[in-house]
Amino acid sequence: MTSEAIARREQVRTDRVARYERMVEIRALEDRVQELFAEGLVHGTTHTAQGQEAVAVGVAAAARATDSVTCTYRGHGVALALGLTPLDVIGEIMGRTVGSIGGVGGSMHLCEPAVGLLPTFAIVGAGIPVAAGAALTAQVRGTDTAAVAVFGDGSSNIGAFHEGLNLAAIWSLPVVFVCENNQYGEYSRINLTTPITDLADRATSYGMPSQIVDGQDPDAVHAATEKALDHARAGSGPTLLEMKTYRYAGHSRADTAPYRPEGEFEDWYDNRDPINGFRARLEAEGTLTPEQVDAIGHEVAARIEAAVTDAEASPRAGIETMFANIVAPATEGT
Ligand SMILES: Cc1ncc(C[n+]2csc(CCOP(=O)(O)OP(=O)(O)O)c2C)c(N)n1
Ligand SMILES: [Mg+2]
Repeated sequence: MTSEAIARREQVRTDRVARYERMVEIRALEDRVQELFAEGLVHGTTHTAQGQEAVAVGVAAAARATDSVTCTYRGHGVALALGLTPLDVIGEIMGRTVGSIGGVGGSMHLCEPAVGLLPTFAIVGAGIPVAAGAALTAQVRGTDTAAVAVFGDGSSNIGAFHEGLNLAAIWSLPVVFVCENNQYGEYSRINLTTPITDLADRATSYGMPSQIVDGQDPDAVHAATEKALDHARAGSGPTLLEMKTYRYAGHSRADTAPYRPEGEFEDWYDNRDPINGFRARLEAEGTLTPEQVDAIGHEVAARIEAAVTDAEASPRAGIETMFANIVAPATEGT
């Protein structure tokens, strides 16, 4: 629901405990989506992003609701971080009319213009030129809005990445390129597909600043994204941010990622989990108590279950929706 999404959007922008809670919510929703898929309640495919919660929440904390954000088919977390409700997301994933675009898009096509989420994209790299286009709109109109493109490491080998960064640089567009370097493309470890270690280095070719960021730390992601957005709004052009992160899930659906080196997942999960790390920091600061942590865990679990129940009670998108939202240009003589 739009008003709820706007309120949730603001919570993440202003409150670090809300950021912690949203990260817990993202993890719980992704885990539940994997179960729903296994139960046959999700058609098509799904790509989950457990382990990458800090990037989603840090970016959402920095961007304004009036900014435009594009992301990928692995976008449930970014959508929730930007304010979409669990029902908006689960409903869409289950193809129900209660979903964010009425159930016609599914897992890979979430959208909510009220909080700045442009459609998420199934095509690798496709959101990059679209974000540059949104930034061009802001520049032409003279508004102080900016755009953010969130995409994966594999996307940085796609033509749209290079064209998008080049265009944004030469026109000094107000856009931030956020690369989620989770070490894997589709079933392939990065060392098999990409000849450099730090993707931030690619910014040099386009004469734009870049920064390598700890993508497991929402405060670091927030600070880096905010700095890049300030730079963009000041008319100084784009920035490439490389978020070093790790995705716990395989590429999609039932991929258990047997191709990962032994111990790699365990190392990230045990030692660098973004939710555990942020919880420990907030507790050490005295911002969060263990009792609050428990309460958040219970509330989030109940919220996700309620969303599943409500989605299941909602009608499926019907065949009559096929031509909704399709706009035909008027032709001469009609
Ligand atoms: C243009 C294009 N080529 C290939 C695919 C198939 N494909 C889907 S995801 C993916 C890997 C992308 O990896 P990355 O950008 O690192 O994102 P991640 O899945 O790790 O989030 C590929 C090759 C696609 N969707 N679009
Ligand atoms: Mg990747």
